[in-house]
Amino acid sequence: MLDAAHYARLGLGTAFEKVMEGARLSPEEGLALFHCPDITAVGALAHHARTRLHGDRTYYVLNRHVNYTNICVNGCLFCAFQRERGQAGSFALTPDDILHRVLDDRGTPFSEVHIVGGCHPDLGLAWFEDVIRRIRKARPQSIVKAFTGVEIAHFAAMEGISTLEVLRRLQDAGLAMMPGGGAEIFAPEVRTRICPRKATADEWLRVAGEAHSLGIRTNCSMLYGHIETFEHRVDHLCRLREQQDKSGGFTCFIPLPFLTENSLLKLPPERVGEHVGLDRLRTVAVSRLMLDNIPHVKAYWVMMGVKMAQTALYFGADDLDGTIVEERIGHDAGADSAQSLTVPELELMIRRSGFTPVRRDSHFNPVADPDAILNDTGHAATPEVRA
Ligand code: V47
Repeated sequence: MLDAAHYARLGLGTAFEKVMEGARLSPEEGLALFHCPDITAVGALAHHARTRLHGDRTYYVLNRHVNYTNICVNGCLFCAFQRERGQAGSFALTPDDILHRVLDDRGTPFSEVHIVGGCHPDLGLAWFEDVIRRIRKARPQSIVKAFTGVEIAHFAAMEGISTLEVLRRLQDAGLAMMPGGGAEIFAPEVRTRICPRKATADEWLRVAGEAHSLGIRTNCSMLYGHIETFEHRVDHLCRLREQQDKSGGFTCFIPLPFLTENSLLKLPPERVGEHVGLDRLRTVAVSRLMLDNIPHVKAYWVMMGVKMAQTALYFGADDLDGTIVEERIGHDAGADSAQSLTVPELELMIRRSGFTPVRRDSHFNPVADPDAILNDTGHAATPEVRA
């Protein structure tokens, strides 16, 4: 039984009662949670909030990531994935390359194609419309979840049209959902230092609101653990919460821990290394507690690592993302996770943590028949998928 006086003594202040009542936490309370000396108290409170929303369910999705290019005009300091055009290691997939990847499930069927890339200087909107149409034709039962708000703003600037028009055209081509990247940290004093050329916070949030107005649900994220302060994190979470109050279309929040390898953003030793682990758990927990209007919080195993993602399920996270198949952004920055997890691995990971695995679609609807053959390319589902 959670007891208010006990938790106040542990440094949670008024957050305990507010969470118990289902009341909204203030920015000051969010900050107090970041400073609370007892991380297990913060975690217990977040776990309470998570359990109230989702019971012991932990979600995963059968998906496939495609990173279509690393050529990007933004040159964000934190990004190890980005290359200039013509630079060693730069790549840009052709539509055929993308189709080839989308048809290659490597033995694990998937229901979601997650497509993001750099802001390429030459690829126009028609190119992306064509790619989405071809994917929809090749895999009609798969959801296309693609492009961050930053990419949408880039397409609009290239075409000289509004972001709303870009969204309408992509939706018409078959875009069903948008991932949550590109949010980074909204506070201008940090954003202008780590990603000065990227869409601003207001642009990112406006695109999210526009997508929601068209019925395109989106995710949202925060890149943390670099030069930002706890105040910046709380400010970021509050801006997402306000946007969600207005437009209501955020499905899942993903706290993305900054991975430092191959990055131009150099940090002092106290910010880098294995000791940042507890900060990652705390950030998941505070996010769960502050974002009272966003249903899901993801422990993205690719960036957090499998062990920490498992632990994060006790700190407010209820989703692990998915099978992934292939990933570049985190791995170029030093992620030591695998490229892919199988369904048995994901389910074992969840069960061994004491939760019940729920296979979901992109919108977090449980898949009614988890044994259904999701592979609409005509392959039979492999036995391991049914495990
Ligand atoms: O936008 C870039 C971040 C994001 C680094 O919506 C970095 O379901 C850590 O947004 N260290 C892409 N992070 C990933 C992303 C995502 C992933 C999984 C699921 C979903 C979803 C979204 O990764 C980028 C940027 O914010 N990022 N570089 C880095 N060195």
